[in-house]
Amino acid sequence: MGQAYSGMADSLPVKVPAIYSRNQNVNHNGQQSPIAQDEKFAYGTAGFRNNADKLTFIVFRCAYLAGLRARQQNQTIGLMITASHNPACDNGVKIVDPKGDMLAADWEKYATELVNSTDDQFPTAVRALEVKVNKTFAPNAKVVCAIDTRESGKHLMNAAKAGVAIFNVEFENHGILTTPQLHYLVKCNNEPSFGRPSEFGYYCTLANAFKKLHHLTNEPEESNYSNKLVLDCANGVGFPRFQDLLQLIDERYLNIEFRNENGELNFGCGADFVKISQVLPANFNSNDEKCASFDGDADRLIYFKPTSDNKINLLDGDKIAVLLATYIKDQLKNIETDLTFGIIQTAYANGSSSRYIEEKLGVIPEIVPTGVKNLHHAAIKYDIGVYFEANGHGTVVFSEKFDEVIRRNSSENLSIQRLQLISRVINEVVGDAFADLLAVEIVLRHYGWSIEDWNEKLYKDVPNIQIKVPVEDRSIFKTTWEETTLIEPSGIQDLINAEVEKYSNSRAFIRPSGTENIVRVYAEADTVEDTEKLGRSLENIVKSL
Ligand code: 16G
Ligand code: ZN
Repeated sequence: MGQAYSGMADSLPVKVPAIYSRNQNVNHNGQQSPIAQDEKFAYGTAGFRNNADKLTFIVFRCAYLAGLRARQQNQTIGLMITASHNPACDNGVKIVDPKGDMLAADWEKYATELVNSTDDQFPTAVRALEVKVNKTFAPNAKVVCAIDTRESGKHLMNAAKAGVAIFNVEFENHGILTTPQLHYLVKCNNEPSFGRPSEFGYYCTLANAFKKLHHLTNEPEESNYSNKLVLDCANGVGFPRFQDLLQLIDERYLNIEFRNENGELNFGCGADFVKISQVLPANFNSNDEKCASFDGDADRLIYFKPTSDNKINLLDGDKIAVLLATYIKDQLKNIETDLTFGIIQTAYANGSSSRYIEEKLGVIPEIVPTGVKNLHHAAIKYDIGVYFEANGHGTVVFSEKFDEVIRRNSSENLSIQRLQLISRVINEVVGDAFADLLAVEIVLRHYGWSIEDWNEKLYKDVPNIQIKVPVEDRSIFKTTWEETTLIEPSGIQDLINAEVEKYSNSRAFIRPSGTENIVRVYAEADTVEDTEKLGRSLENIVKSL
């Protein structure tokens, strides 16, 4: 155990090594990359994200804050260094709270304030926070940190270590992990009953539940299911870590062919690329059967089936949500319970999926703003809460009542046993591409479905398009809560409405990105041509501003 800080806050000098100051901000190539004292940053939906050169001082300061949060909670806090699906030259940092969830909102504010202080203000800002937290004895305080495969990762890990050291909080370097693995480690450190707090413990939990459920799954006699999957790893952490997991799940269960293993991260491949461009990723061709993509830090998963014209049929987060929800609902039919069941989506959910959920599954989907945190919060109100963003980030969460009624039930009822196991295969802490992949494969096998069956038997996506429009200042765009109507700049929503009215069964909206300096256009219509036209007309509206 490292030594937890136990002195008086204001008796310690706050010393910042020069390389981690705004003034020097030395990057991973050892070059100074000074940051203007007044340049502002914001803790957004995914923490701080930027060109890696700007991140040294940000990670240092965030790490200090993570240490302080760990002391305040007297628990383990996580620090994940990744820029997910963004280009290799970027990086990012976000703080993971004790239950493995996203940082509390008031602490996001502290993070923004601390990062935005000048070098001169920083020690005082630190002291002010120390006094606010006023915790001098925290023997369980610890920060666990991991990086993705980016070149800048190791350097930023050192910055993190130095930041946590300001007040001598214990620090653990977990090297290269997926984002969901780090969330899992945080949760297990604080709740040992949840699982062993190690990378190996994570693999065992997933693999054991998957293999047990595999044995309790009766594949129909006439089955189109195949356990072969071609996997696009986005040239990221998904490749080495999923290989580790497969050490425990042999080819009788899953037969994975890896692609995009260690080239340029997220370049022409990965879940975000495939979802947005709706074309084959690099190194795939029309002969490939069932395919899937991770994103750069493996918290998103999408499936796709190449078509003969080198395009794809996409099975995104909505299709995964409906597949898992269908399975869980089918199991619940065989059990007498009053467990509540909810499905959470965002405005990006394909209109067909929301209609299907309402009409066929008998559940009215709840629509919340973009960002995992919003979906997660809405989902935990239910005993079983399925949440997925269309981009492939999602999971299922289970309540204490579910624990009591299902997980701690020793019945021989097959449906109860399956629910027990599927709830262990799924990583309920956070959306996890590995866990979601295992869950999807089990369910496809259960129904005896090929990827085409899955694509066709539930619902058919309406054509849709997403366009990124670069803007000078995205903060001028303000939307309503559920993000489908633009409030500012005023008058623009009327122009959008006029365009939408031109096409039948159409829907479109624009919203500022929370992670990049762009505005996102989303459009749906009856035909591909109309969708494209509608999307481009909204793009032009934004460009003309
Ligand atoms: C981040 C969010 C994701 C969201 C995306 C939106 C987390 C872990 N990830 O990747 O949920 O869909 O940002 O990006 O919160 P945007 O605001 O640029 O559209
Ligand atoms: Zn990601």
